[in-house]
Amino acid sequence: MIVKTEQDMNGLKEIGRICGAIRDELVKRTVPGITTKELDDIAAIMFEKEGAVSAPKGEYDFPGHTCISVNEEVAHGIPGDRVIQEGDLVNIDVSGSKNGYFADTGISIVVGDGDEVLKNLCEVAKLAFEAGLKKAKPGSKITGLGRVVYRTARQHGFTVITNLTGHGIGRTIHETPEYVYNYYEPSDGGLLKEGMVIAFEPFISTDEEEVFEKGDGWTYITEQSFVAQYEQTMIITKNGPIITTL
Ligand code: M3C
Ligand code: CO
Ligand code: CO
Repeated sequence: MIVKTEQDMNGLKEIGRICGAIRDELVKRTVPGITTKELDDIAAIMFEKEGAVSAPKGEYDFPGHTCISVNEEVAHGIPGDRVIQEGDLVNIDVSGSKNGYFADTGISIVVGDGDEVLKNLCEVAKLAFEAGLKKAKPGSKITGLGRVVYRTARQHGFTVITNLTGHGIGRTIHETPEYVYNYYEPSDGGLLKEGMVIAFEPFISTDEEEVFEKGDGWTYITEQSFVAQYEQTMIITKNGPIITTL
């Protein structure tokens, strides 16, 4: 969507705050011994208390309130009886709506005392996001964000997932612009506009560049790579992007 009114701005900020708070709470509670379903239950209670609705559930009938992906899982992991272990790479992706406005945010973390490569992978996902953030100006090419995501990944000895992308957001979870690539895509001539709302989400990979669906209808996995994501929802303005999900 394109933000036009004060009401748009406030509605986006409100659901952004809620999704950001749920993400942070789930990160805090991601400790060895907890199951991904127990984490998702915390999110369900928080959504309810805030008068907000989970986007995966509300828009796609996803079997969970949040997407929680562990180790070989990259995205759209279904919360269940999987028990979190020390050293696990965990992605928590929280998206939701309130009063017709949407937000989407995600982060990958390593539980407790984990592998240095995995910790670095998570840091590089955030660095790639920050590099893209600097390119997020009205009039700039949308794929300019992807260019610096890819560059950041390669500089650190990693690569990107090419078939998972960011997206427009606002009045629903996935809307136009359909793709915010994580590499330079020459066929994408789209430009960022004043007031445009996007979810920008670098996926940084140790090796493989494509994910595939596991067979449960939802979960994206790789053959044998590890992948970290970092996602925030932002409003493009001439004074710099406003991140709604901080
Ligand atoms: N928030 C998710 C979508 C959840 S709906 C099942 C997203 O937009 O960040 C991702 N898209 C692709 C992978 S993760
Ligand atoms: Co997301
Ligand atoms: Co998203």
